[in-house]
Amino acid sequence: WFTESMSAGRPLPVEMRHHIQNPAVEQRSSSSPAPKPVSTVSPFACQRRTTLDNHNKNFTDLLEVLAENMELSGNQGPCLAFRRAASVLKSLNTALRHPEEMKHLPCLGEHSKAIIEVEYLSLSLSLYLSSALRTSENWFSRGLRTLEQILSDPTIRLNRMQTAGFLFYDDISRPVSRAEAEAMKVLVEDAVKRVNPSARVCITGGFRRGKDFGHDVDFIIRTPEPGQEDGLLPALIDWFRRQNVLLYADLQESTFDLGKLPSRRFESMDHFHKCFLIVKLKRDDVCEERERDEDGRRDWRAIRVDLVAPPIERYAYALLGWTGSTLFDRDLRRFARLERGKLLDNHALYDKATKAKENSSM
Ligand code: DCT
Ligand code: MG
Repeated sequence: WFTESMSAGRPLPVEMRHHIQNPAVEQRSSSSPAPKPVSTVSPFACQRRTTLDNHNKNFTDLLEVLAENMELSGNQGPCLAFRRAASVLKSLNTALRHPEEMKHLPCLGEHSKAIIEVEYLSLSLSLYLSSALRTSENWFSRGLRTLEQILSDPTIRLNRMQTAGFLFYDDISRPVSRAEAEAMKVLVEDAVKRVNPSARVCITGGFRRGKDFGHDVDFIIRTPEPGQEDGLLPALIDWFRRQNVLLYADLQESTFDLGKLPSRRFESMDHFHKCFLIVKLKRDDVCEERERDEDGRRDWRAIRVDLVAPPIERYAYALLGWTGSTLFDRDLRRFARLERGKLLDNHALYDKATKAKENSSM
């Protein structure tokens, strides 16, 4: 947000971005030879090591809380800046030992640095956090405390997804474990087999990246022949409904245009057939050690499930994009555009100059 706001929303020229974001370049003058780089941390997430072993969790948890609040209050720039800072810290193979070390790291804006310094000094973060959160607690600050109040407020229009989200809020706000994701995969595979026996299911999103918990379970469906993806998701939704496990479904039919070039702007949404579901997962289907549900109210929990069904010729790009993370995708596209002269999105990879489509071999 720092660099983007400085250029009034226009992307900076490559050299200038480097100059700002990469201390190794910052020291270089046109006449002197390139100095030994002081930092090996790339400003592109796709060029950094991606690890589940986070040595800076105390800092990254804080930065991610702030990012989420910025996102909820519609501040995309600051949200991205906090996410970038967290992503850089996650890639380090040691914990930050001193705030001085931040000097050698890219993508840390002044706010992120301040947060890290305060946390480092073990000062109370409550002041920072409360002021950051206050701006985003929109409904809360308007005195709306309960679901009933929110639903009856005529100025608040909830979409169906939000309404369903509220109805199953307790379940949906609880992380999904890997065991639950695996159990959901069995359910989805079984449904897909009935609809098209030649189709295959692959888990994507955070679970494909090796995370142990997620907020949902993402699947991509691979159909071997072009055109087989059409009609697949409505049939799956129908199957789930008949099995009495479907709590909510939002189907988005494909708006994919084969001839369209990837956008220069980062679009997290692609144009493939996809659906956002809330599905019942029977507790007995999950193979994991867990405490018995004390109140024994119901034998299932609601889980958010995303399904995407791209045409086979775009499967590779869709799989790459849906594996995420969102920041990795964003930086991969930025890297492709700025460093390799290519345009990339979830649909294709193009040469920027010739507009020729690159081949994907799957
Ligand atoms: N994605 C995409 N196009 C979309 C939606 C998502 O390319 N229309 C990518 C971004 C990350 C990945 O798919 C999965 O999205 P999420 O479930 O939101 O992210 P996640 O990394 O799986 O996070 P979590 O573990 O919390 O579910
Ligand atoms: Mg996910």
